[in-house]
Amino acid sequence: MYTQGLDQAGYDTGYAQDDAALAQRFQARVDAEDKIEPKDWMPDAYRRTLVRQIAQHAHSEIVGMLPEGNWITRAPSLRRKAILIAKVQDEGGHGAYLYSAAETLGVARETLVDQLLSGAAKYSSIFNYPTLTWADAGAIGWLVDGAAIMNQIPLCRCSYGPYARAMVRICREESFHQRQGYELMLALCRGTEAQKNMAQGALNRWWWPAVMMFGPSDRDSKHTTQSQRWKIKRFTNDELRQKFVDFTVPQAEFLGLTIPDPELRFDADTGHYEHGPIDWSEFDAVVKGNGPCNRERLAARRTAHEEGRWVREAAAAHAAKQALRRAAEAR
Ligand code: FAQ
Repeated sequence: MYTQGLDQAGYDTGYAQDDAALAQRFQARVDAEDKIEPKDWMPDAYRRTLVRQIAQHAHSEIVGMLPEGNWITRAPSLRRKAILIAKVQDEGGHGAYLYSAAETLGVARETLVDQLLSGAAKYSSIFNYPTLTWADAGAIGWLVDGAAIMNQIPLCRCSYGPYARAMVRICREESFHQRQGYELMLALCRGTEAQKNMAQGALNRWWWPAVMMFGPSDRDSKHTTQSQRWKIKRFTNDELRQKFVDFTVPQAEFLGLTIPDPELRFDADTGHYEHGPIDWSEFDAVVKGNGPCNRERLAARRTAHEEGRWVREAAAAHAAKQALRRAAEAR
């Protein structure tokens, strides 16, 4: 729907068509915290960066439905099942908003979906890990949504208007997701010895992948400097990772669980928790498609896409019929 507005040249014609002057004016608007809107002039690289990031984010939400979706049929009570269904549905909705936000930049949703299904597009490394026990549903809410919120709250102030506005609602829902995950972990930790062990097992499996979710270290991040200049990113990957660790360690202590990092320690001078080394070779392998579930995740998305083909065709046929009818009535 948003692309309907992009049939013009795609930029504001109120000033001289000189690239340097346009770029300068664009940066001044960004620096002044103005929101950039779809029809405003923007540098090509800014547009490309946003399409890349928003599309990867959308794909992550869609693929992110799979690990927890695996537990909907096996949730231990009706209440837990209702919560989990709502959460997974929310994630589908987030994907839909984000594809719409990407479309405002002039790229078709079908193109983005094709890139995901062909394996050409990236999505978050975290969703390539398996959900082996019910506690993994809790760990995902607590840690993965917890990390997602840490990264996404600053995106509500992103310089690109449609992305920033989509993030406001998404963050509200992510906050509910995080709380239900923590509450699930709390119930397990206050339960039997076996339930508490299950919670500890899930924390052991999900801790490091959640820490890696923030992306490569600042030293290796290729996009951060430019994205910060454009106020797409407000914090670096390592800054957000540190906030997440500082926030989450006391929560683990409250649960009575142990973070699987023997080098983790609180530094009273800095007021931060210092964590041990991150295994970046594991991150690289997962991002390159060789994580524990990469192939399974893409296969599931391809099957879902094929099985939904008849719905897309029926909706398109219905829309065409309605358009013909409206045209006939207008004559
Ligand atoms: N996995 O230079 P940087 C969620 C790539 S949503 C895979 O630092 P940038 C909700 C990066 O794309 C989770 N690839 O890049 C939920 C780039 O590749 P490229 C997703 C990664 O963009 C919860 C290259 O490495 N959230 O969880 C990862 O400045 C529960 C170099 O990296 C978002 O997408 C990774 N973890 O910073 C759903 C938030 N990290 O394109 C279901 C929006 C980096 O050059 C259940 N995105 N890469 O080939 C962002 O904030 C940023 O894009 C970062 C990466 C911070 C992810």
